[in-house]
Amino acid sequence: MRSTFTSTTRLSLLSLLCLCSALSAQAQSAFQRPSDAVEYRQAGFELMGTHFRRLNAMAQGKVAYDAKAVEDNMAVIAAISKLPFTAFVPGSDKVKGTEALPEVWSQPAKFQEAADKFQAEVGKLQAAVKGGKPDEVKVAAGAVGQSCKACHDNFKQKGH
Ligand code: ASC
Repeated sequence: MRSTFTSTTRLSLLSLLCLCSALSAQAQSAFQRPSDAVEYRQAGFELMGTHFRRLNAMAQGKVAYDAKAVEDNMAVIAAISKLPFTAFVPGSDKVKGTEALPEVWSQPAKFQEAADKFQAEVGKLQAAVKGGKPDEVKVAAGAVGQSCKACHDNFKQKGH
């Protein structure tokens, strides 16, 4: 005996299924699970921190200034600087191991402002590095460090 579904009904059900999965894929973030978002943003901040510390050590005169190394570190920082901020997605505030404070989600305008400030300072540092004057790189790197700290003070658990 043939199925009670006519082929037209089956086609309609199939279309509906496709439509639903397309819509839910659209509604989903780029991250499959909230913990993926946390790993992604932590990896980004970690890499930026590593390259910023290398650059800053030279900028502050703690390590001999090597213009090529400063440029290379700067390129990494510039490439990554916007990425972690795409990963503070809803639900990722509840993931075990996140050091992000609830204020990231409860004060989104303030958090965005802090992120914008950081990115603006990174832009200025990039210009200073391009300009090739170590004194200007020093000042701009100091301002980037301040913008990292300002965001940590308000949006990251203490002691991290
Ligand atoms: C760094 C680094 C940060 C900032 C911050 C400045 O080198 O990894 O997150 O500077 O500590 O206060």
